[in-house]
Amino acid sequence: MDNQEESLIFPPHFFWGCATSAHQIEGGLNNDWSEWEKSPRRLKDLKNKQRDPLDFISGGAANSFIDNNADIACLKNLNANAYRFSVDWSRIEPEEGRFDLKALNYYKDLVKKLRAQGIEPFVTLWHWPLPLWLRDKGGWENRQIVTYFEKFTEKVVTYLNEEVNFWITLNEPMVYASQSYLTGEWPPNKKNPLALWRVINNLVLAHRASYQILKKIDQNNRVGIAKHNIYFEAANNSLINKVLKNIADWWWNFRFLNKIKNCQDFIGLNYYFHNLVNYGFGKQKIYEKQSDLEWGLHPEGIYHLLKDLKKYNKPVYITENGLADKGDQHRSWYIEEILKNVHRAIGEGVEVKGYLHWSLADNFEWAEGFKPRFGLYEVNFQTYERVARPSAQFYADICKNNRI
Ligand code: IFM
Repeated sequence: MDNQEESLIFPPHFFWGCATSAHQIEGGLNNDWSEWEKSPRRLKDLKNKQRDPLDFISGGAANSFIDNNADIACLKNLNANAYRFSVDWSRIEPEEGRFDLKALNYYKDLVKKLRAQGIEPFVTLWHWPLPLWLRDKGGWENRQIVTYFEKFTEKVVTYLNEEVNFWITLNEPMVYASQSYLTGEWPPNKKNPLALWRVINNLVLAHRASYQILKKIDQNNRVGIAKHNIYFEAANNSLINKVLKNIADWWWNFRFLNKIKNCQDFIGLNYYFHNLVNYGFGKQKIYEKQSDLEWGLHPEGIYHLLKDLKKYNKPVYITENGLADKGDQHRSWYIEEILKNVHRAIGEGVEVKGYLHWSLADNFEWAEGFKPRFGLYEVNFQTYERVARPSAQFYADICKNNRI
């Protein structure tokens, strides 16, 4: 880092920043997730696992709805010039067709505050939770959700359009669909391949409808999704492993992107996982380092994924990448190694235009609750004070200098 000769410079106007989502940081939400967190079924499950339910109820989350200035101050300290956050559908449309102006104004105000600090907002329209009324209509299984999402998009975009250029319609649709409709781990806890299929189709249709509205309102809007891709690597040259890898790539990494190919201006890449394919998936533990969630850290994977995205011929923003690391043992190393690999992909012609670290500050990690600490900033969940971890300074230097 000190040696200027060896440092790697990123392209001009590169976006550096962080990503968050409403349910994980705002607090005070009333949606299908917050209900599920307190449901008898969930509480019983936690009790069986001898876990404290309070660690798994989002409640006040990181208090960002009450005080988003704390987050903006952190972004400033990081020298960030971009911030990805999501709006919460249940806050904006608590009842079917009734849009809450206070909620819309909250997001408008947030966007204005970011702009005033020279921070480009990347707004995610849907990052998983649903309003209760929509859940009661069958959520993503019901084809009507496409129209509801279209109307929701129209409202939000009309409200925020003046100050927002970058829109992410959906966060990690394949992750959501699989966890909620195949493994049954997330609400609505279904294990039904047919429902999974229907949900994925509806997500595709919802994205396309939302894209059209965004473009109709303003042709200059830049629209994409945040796509969770996994680096599947065949352990050897065996035909079976190669075939399995190709199937996994097709199903998990490309199918959704192919379906929305003509309705996206950029690709948002979320990268967390490597998966070694060896007559099955994810069997071998080969990682030097792992996160607190025991996710193997494999920075090189992002290079391969970026190269794979080249075929779409669109700019790529890394809309998420990070790790749970309470003690901050690996975060700086991981960021640096990831960025070396991003730089390598850029050098080989992939048009990467930004990197948004997950996450700005500790937050509510869905079914894993508050224990995993993804933040560059540590959050005290009693006082909501934010304290920079050492990696925050490391990242701030990168953001400032546009180089590693
Ligand atoms: O916290 C999540 C985020 O909501 C979606 N992408 C992965 C992150 C870490 O698990």
